[in-house]
Amino acid sequence: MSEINTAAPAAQNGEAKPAKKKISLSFIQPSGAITLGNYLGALKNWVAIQDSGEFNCLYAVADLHALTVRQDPKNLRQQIYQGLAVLLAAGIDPEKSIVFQQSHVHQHAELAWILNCYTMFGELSRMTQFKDKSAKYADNINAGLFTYPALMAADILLYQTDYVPVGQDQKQHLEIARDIANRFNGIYGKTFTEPEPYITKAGARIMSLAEPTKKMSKSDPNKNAIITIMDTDAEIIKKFKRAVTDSGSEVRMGEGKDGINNLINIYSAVTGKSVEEIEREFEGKGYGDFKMACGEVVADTVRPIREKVTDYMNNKDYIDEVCKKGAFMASRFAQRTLEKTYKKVGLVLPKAD
Ligand code: ATP
Ligand code: LTN
Repeated sequence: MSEINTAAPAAQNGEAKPAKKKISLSFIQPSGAITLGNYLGALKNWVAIQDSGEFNCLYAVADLHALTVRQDPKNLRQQIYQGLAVLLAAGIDPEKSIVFQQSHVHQHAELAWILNCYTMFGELSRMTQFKDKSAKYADNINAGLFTYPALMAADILLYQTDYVPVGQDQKQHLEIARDIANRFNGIYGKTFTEPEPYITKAGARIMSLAEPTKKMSKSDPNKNAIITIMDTDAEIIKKFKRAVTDSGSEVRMGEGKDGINNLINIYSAVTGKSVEEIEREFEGKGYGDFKMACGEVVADTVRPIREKVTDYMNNKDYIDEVCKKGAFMASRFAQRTLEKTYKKVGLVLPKAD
């Protein structure tokens, strides 16, 4: 992918060629305001991977995926801009990473069609996200919701991606993307890199504040269950104060204590402190003090991001510019993989003029 990494150093004076950088790619759906779960499970790691300087990174807003659930067009437009604004505000730098909107690179939908023909009904039926979402949206179990993983596989395989930083809930989708790549490569010879999930322990699965056995999800209609990047300090503190916990009082991880386990996990992911350190810090203190402390550290983390999001939202021309440049760079690479795939399966490419 060195073609699209303008910053890649060239080998000079007979020096050995620098090793080709690995590719890191991940997308987020504009299906609601971005949550603390999205930030701790995904975005924070995207920034760390970018800043390590060791990868060529592509990060995008999966607007086509969001259509698998009915969206109000006006809200969707707003959420797409907000999603992009959050990426930039969280620290994704368009000078270092390729930032774009999925629908701007038409090759995603095109490769998805091909991959649909190499994805089995049985394996799609086993996807827990499909089962969860078809239970949640029983009046709209559409074909897109079912074949969602084939589009996601296309997103990943188009760029010969090595690593996909995601939360724990996306592990199964990564496995099916690998299976599709492996199946295709087995039939036609090496065409796609088999991607690996990159899931960090801290923040991999942030749970709902109202029902701590369920994951925190941006499409949750109960706004007290989720912290969003757009929540004010007062809202964040209030939501933590109300967070569901068990009847105990000791700030200690334990079996069946889902609520307090989740709060300790959040506190740990935000502060970088270990569980043992946190248990020691709050020894002799009750749940009330701990909830307050959680609210404060989260508010401190969210505030600077929220403020930057507001600035970016007042400058949509800049966001448009970033996406235009990002889509241009992404599509050059995507086209190569798409053409390679078309040729492998026997399609005849249009003749050049
Ligand atoms: P939706 O509610 O529309 O399903 P979502 O909140 O699950 O959305 P996605 O856009 O599907 O969010 O996910 C974006 C990224 O955030 C993915 O990498 C996903 O694994 C991660 N993620 C989502 N929710 C959590 C969570 N509760 N904890 C940790 N990571 C999460
Ligand atoms: N399914 C993902 C969003 C997504 C994605 C991707 C993640 C769409 N395409 C490619 C990683 C790589 C989700 O978070 N629900």
